[in-house]
Amino acid sequence: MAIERTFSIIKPDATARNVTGAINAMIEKSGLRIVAQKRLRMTREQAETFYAVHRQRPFFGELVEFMTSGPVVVQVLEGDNAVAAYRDLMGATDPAKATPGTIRKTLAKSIGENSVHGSDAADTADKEIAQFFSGNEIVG
Ligand code: 3AN
Repeated sequence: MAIERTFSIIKPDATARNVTGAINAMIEKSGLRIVAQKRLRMTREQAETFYAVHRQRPFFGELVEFMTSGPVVVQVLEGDNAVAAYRDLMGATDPAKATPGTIRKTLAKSIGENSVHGSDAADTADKEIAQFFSGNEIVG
């Protein structure tokens, strides 16, 4: 299997409920390694750039409001097929539809406030990682 990197965000609903460590424990238990991590408050510009692909969606304004409403933890995760592996671990976008044992089923509140983000493809991961980390901040 290919060693890959993916980009993760622990979202404001999760940092507000003090479950960063609980999520990190689930990530590490799954076999993924956290090779970069920092806590920050996204600016509106950062959130709009990050979610530019959703600009036309009806929930875009709400999404930007939410992502800038409190601290987030941005991360780079590394492991076998990390992109797909982390999406499996996150579970479905809507926590109500997520598989038991996934992060969203266990911890998320709603489709909007769904605790975590993970890249949807390897090329997206590269772009998302580059928006928040420089090379020497990622140590595998
Ligand atoms: P995922 O995060 O599972 O890849 P996307 O890419 O469809 O899901 O959506 C990106 C983010 O937009 C979601 N994580 C969620 O926060 C938000 N979102 C998606 N659908 C809705 C919706 N119907 N209402 C509010 N927010 C939504």
